[in-house]
Amino acid sequence: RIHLAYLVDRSTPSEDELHPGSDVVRGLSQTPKTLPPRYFYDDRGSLLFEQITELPEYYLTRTETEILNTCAPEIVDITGACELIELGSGNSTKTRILLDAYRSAGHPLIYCPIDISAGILESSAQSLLIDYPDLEVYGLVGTYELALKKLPYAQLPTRLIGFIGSTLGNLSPAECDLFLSQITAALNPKEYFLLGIDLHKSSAQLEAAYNDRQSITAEFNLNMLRHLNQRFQGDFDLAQFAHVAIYNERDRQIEMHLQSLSAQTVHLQSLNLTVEFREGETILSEISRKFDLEEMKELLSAKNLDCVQVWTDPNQWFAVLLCQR
Ligand code: AVI
Repeated sequence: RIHLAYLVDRSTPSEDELHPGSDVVRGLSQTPKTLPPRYFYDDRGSLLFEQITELPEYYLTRTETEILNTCAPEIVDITGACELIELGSGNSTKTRILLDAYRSAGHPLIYCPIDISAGILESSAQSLLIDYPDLEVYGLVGTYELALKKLPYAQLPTRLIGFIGSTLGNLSPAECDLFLSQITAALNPKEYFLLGIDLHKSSAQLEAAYNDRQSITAEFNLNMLRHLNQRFQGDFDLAQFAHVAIYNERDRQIEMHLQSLSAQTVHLQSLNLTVEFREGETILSEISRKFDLEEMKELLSAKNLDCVQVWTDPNQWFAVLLCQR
């Protein structure tokens, strides 16, 4: 019962399909230098991210899981029988909390994970089927943007699009705005959107979460350079770069950088690219925005997504919002 649909927009191939690595060339040619966070997630990077979610300092995943454990039955009460569409299927621990709650209420289970990787979709669906033998899985392989345009019609009375894990925080304000418009466009009136967001808090706590004592986050950040070396025949010397993560209080975002420890020249052969670094120069590899709950509710309602219910943890570190179009 795993149905996979591959979404390829043949009429307008993406910039990446036409010119692989053009985003790397663009990011490394500008000042200050940047790299797109999607290059974190090769196989090793995905494993390192799983390890991050279990770190003592990285409260995000643990806190969101606790919130979902308490609010899942309420979500089910509000939505009733519904198709669960999940953006980014990753590790399914949090998905299982929702599936359990729908199952306990005796609702049929239809799950539509969306991911760019068919391998990840297939393996996470296989493992879910072991515990949920009645589950119907309709996986969509493609970008969120494409998948949101091609969501199958609901076979159940309503649909719930889930975007948990505070991945929204990794989008710039402009990207976030566009993404929320795409969510609204994908939903029919009265359908639901479930969003998990990390809330702003002290710099000390945030900086600890992105500078863990075991240096797994540093490994995760540096792994991006290893990935680029493999993918584009590069010669980044990982020993010549350091992980830096600081909280920018004004913009309420963690900024993760790779800092060059010396003046050096790096080549990415298959991109025909030579990059000069000054000693101390940085590449911005990720932002992780931390939200204000009231501002987020306003932004959502400006997108016609009305907050039906919000749940947070006792410390107000993280929030889960259920919205309705
Ligand atoms: C995936 N995303 C929500 C993580 C975050 O916290 O912004 C990625 C991450 N970067 C460093 N640690 C975790």
